[in-house]
Amino acid sequence: MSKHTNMQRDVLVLNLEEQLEGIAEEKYGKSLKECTDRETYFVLLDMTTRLMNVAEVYNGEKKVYYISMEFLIGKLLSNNLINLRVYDRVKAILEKNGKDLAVIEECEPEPSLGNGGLGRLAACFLDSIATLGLAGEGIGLNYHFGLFKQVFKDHLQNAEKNDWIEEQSWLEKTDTTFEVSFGDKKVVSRLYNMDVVGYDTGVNKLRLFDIESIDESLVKKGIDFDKTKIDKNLTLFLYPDDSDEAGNLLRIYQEYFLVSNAAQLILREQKERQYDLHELNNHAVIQINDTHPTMIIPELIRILVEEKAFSMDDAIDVVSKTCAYTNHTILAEALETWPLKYLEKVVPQLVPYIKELDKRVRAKYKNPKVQIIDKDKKVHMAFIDIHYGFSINGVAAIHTDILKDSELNDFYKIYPEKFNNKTNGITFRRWLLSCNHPLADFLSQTIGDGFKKDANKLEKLLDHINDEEVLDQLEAIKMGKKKELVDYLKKHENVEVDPDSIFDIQVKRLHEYKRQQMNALYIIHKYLEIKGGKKPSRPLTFIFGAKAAPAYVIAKDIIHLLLVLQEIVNNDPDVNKYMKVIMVENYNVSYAEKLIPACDVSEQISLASKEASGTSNMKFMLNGAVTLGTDDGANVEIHELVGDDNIYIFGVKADEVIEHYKKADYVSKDYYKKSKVIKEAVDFIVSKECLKVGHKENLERLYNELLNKDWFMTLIDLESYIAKKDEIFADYEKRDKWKKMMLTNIAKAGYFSSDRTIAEYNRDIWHLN
Ligand code: GPU
Repeated sequence: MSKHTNMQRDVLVLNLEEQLEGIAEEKYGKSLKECTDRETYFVLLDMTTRLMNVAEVYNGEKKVYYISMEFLIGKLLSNNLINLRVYDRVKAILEKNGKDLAVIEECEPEPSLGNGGLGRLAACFLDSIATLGLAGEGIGLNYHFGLFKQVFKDHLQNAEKNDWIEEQSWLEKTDTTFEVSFGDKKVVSRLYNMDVVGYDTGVNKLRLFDIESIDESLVKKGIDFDKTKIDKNLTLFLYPDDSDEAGNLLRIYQEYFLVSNAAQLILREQKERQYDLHELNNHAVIQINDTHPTMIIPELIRILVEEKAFSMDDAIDVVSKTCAYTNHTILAEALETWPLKYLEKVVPQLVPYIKELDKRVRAKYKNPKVQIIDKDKKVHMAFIDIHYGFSINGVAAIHTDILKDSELNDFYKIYPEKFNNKTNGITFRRWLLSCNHPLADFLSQTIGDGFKKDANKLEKLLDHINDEEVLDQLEAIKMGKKKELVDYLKKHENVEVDPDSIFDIQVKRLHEYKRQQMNALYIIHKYLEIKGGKKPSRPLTFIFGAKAAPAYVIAKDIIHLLLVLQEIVNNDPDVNKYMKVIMVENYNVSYAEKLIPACDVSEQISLASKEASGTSNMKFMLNGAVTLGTDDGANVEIHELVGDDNIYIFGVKADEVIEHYKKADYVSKDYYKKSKVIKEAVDFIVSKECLKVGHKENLERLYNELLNKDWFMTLIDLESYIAKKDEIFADYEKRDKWKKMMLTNIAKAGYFSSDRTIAEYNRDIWHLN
């Protein structure tokens, strides 16, 4: 930090209380004490912004631009205060004025700029980039209603718009506007900035682009709007329903809008700094977050050729040396391929360049599986990234291996040097320091607070594995967090939960491959056991949080089943003393921060090979939950770190699953017929009990899907899942063993700090100083 900013900051921090009083007086003509909670929130927002304004802004010779359609940043107040190192002081000042920071925080709306793991990862990465003192920015879109707000009605998911932008917010409106041309229209963009402050370091920016001509009144009911009015709707929603052509086109408009703005911003900066564009790769590295921003490649090439007098060869060369791609999935349906005719409509100016890139590949390689434009005239976006980027990485060791050995093997054979792994990580500022103050404080007392800057220091906790006092403290902290969650669930979901019950939690987007339906079948199995007189030794609380894509019919049916089970189980006096089911409404980052610290059993039960990494698995582990999971994604690395004794692994392995797909020999009905337990659980979906509460159409559709298709092989693992889950619940009673497992999981979580991940990106891909 420079001396100058350092001094300004010190002055502000020294006079924090006067500052806060001054802002309160200025804004509301009141003392801090007299301010309402909401007013206090805005006073704090002002104060924090002032502090960030005097922090050092990173400006290296080379900068990383992390381009992403999603940044799931969550609420910012607490995290910014923590990273600015003033959280405790602010909390104390508020207390003196009769206020509780935790209550004030509730006034902050959560920006809904992402769907799930990919978007949250981008947010964790921004935190770590700033914390490591690297020059880097995020570039994304400023969706007004973001991802929809989930509301349950009649045991069904309803989608409503999620209004989060307020008059005063963390968004700073800038003077920067660009023109973005599509095939059939032009729009004007406006740049908004958000400060991203590192832990005890300086700030970077998150750049969010919006359209000037946005019209929020286009949204009439739920999340329905006229998808063709691009100049009014472009930044209304994240991932609007893409089940029809208009939705797909809108998605392409959004993607091009993002990359066109990004390209203009990056090139403007190069010009301001008087850099030679032939050396773009020495001053900029563009990390493409999944395929969504892939058009940045042909767009930059187009600009260099058409406006900067580059030859095609030179343009392709420098852009290829500047762009790197991260793959986040092997699910075929999630790998974007756009019909050429859609691109011709939305971005005709890019089509000659995409064809040129395709032509060059065709001239070199005969293999039809590596061609950018396939025989059906579809453009494979990932293939553009692989051929014309310098790095491609997966997000967990097993995921990268699958990319290399099967999914992208044809490319790996051509470019082995481009492939690398970067196992995901999470920022410990949010997922420990902010969401679990008691645990963070206890760790500081026990092992010193070095772990806050070097997460590997958490391993010191292992020195205390036989220290009963430490083990009891961990248990007490968990209980405290469970009680907080019990109060919250009572208030927000209107359910009574026993804090002494085992909290078993599965929170993540709803998808068949993540297999929430398998968890539901276990619940049915337990319900039937209890009805039959077999009681668990301790009550069980099954908690879910998940949104389903509005056009994903089966995912919505699974939500329906969970809500039906919640109704049946929680209202059955024979059963509700022994188990409860809770599907929380509108699961988001803020909810995760309440659920994760309170969790005992972390459900990570995807079909092996399908979850690229998962990141909630890391958050749960860090907060002392024990994983019940398949050998998939980052679970594999958690397993290696904690060892067999501190994790519960079940189910078929990835290579076996891949074999089944290759041979197309999985028949779910065989499993159903062979096993009484499976049959009973599956049949219950269409039983009298369920049909009385739920809808025939949804339940029958789900039942038929499981029986006749089950593409993600729920039934292949159901019996081993039931057995493992019974084992983990039994082990919960061995309190000494369990507490040691908690401790080991916390101690071994250091590897999953996103600081480690970002240091690796920088070491292997970005090379910033
Ligand atoms: N992921 Br592709 C998303 O959240 N959204 C996407 O569109 C795609 C991937 C997730 C993966 O499913 C998850 O396994 C991974 O941990 C996460 O990205 C971050 O890499």
